[in-house]
Amino acid sequence: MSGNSDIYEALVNLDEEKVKQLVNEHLVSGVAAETIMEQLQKALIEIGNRFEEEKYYVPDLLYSGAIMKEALKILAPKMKGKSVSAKGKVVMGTVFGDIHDIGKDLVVMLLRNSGFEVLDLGVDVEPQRFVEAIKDSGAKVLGMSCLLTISFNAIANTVKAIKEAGIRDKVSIMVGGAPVTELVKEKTDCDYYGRDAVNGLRFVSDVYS
Ligand code: B12
Repeated sequence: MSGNSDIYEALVNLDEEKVKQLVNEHLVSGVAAETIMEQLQKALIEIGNRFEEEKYYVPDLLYSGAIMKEALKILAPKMKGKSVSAKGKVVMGTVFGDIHDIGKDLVVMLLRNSGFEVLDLGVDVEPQRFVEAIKDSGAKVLGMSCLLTISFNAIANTVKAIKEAGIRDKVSIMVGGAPVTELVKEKTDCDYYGRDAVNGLRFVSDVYS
């Protein structure tokens, strides 16, 4: 096993101690936090595939999420955002019906590390809560995370609630998450689809530049 694909193997095998040990070792030997993240994300995709194939079950998914969060705690301080020209407020949350938060946390972490103030509403966020947070905070950007195809309508419902509240022109809306695509962005009338956290940071930086 070469490079840092051993981290991939360790996470796919749900070996928590090994993942933490390898993350620390790779950081010490100079591997970029972002490179380590890539391996961890690939491992989670493989875990998702095994879940679909019924080789892994919900407790395995849960445990993989917990291991990922431990790894993120180690990686977070090392992931500094680059080329940020201005600071501002962002409201973030995972859409209604969806409790996945690892990707959202990653976006939040990168934005905060880059100097943005992030109001993190957590998971399973109802449309009206997004609306109130945007109004109260005056944030110019809303970021929604969505990992379940059945929650796509929650993205659309949130944008609808924002329109009904009369604040659609005051907020730029970005959306992301593994099953989200440009098409989903268009159908739900969001402004931006962010493939990853770095893309999210780029969009927020542009809005506030
Ligand atoms: C870990 C996991 C869980 C954990 C979540 C733990 C946690 N605290 O988040 C638990 C066990 C709770 C879970 C539960 C379920 N899960 Co799940 N889970 C996963 C898994 C394996 C990894 C997700 C993950 O964290 N990836 C790593 C992060 C970093 O990636 P990410 O979220 O995509 O984020 C990146 C980008 O997308 C982007 N991004 C994300 N959000 C945003 C937002 C913005 C604004 C921007 C710019 C960018 C951005 O940035 C990140 C990278 O930089 C995926 C597999 C997969 N292929 O995604 C399945 C997966 C998402 N789960 C799935 C399912 C079905 C479920 C359950 C319904 C299972 C069940 N029967 O109970 C429940 C749903 C519960 C609910 N109501 O939400 C399916 C969804 C299928 C679908 N088409 O909808 C998947 C795809 C697995 C599969 N292949 O079947 N799950």
